[in-house]
Amino acid sequence: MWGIIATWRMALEGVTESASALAAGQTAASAVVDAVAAVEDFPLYKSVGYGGLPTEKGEVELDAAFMDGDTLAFGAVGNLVDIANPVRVAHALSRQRYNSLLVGQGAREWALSQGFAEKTMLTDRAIQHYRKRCRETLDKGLSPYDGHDTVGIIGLDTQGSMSVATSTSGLFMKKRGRLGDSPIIGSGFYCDSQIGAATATGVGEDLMKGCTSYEIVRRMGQGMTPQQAADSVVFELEDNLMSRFGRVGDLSVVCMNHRGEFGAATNIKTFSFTVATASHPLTVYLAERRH
Ligand code: SD4
Repeated sequence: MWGIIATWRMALEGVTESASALAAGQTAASAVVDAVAAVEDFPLYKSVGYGGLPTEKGEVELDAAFMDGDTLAFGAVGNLVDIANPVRVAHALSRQRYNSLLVGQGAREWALSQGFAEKTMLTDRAIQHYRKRCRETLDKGLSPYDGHDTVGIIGLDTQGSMSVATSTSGLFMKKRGRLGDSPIIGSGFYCDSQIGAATATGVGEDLMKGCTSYEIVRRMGQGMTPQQAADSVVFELEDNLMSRFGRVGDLSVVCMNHRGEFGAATNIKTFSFTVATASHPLTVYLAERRH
């Protein structure tokens, strides 16, 4: 069996390539890192990698992570500025015994020391979007945090190994130095080849309150199907936060178990995700709120 599942339609091109590679025997680790890097490189996706949307100060600070489900090793970067592929830096960090999560200037220095390429990640299109949102926010009182998506991709290879990777520019107009769930193990991603993996997208501040990805994997480990685990975690977290605060941010997840069975859940109207397995053709689905 092999399989791959990703948050959002934007992952389709990368997932298409990586699905063929997995079918041909490529490792899950390479498959997810390459598929996420393809999204990072595409300039028109405005919430990931090159072309990502800036902080309130107008700088692009990127977060990314990688986790190997065989060893539970992970690597992650936060607030990384002007390095071409944050997910590849995260993958390289996962091979270190210590310093698994590096942020800001330290992350950048380490990436440069390892030979990762510098690249200006702020595009003209992102600057225009930023200026427009600054005007709209003043004129119409819009939330500065509208408009954000994270790519999270899970892979299962023919050897039975699983990996997960994430990448995002985080919330548009976030404060400098803000980290969301995407580089945080257990919240934005988790992977255990003996059970399965999960990854999340939405408002990191709320996803972190539920240690969302770890909790989904834990429930799959206790016997839930991926769909049961995804639904129960998303809607229990939503109910919990609603009852305490009367509000909750966007929460969307995808997950897959070690048999290649998958699930997805969302508390927004529709959430697209992309999936392919040895027994399921490449498909982009629109998950609907089911609560
Ligand atoms: C964050 N979870 O930085 C990310 C953003 C995201 O859909 O996924 N938005 O909080």
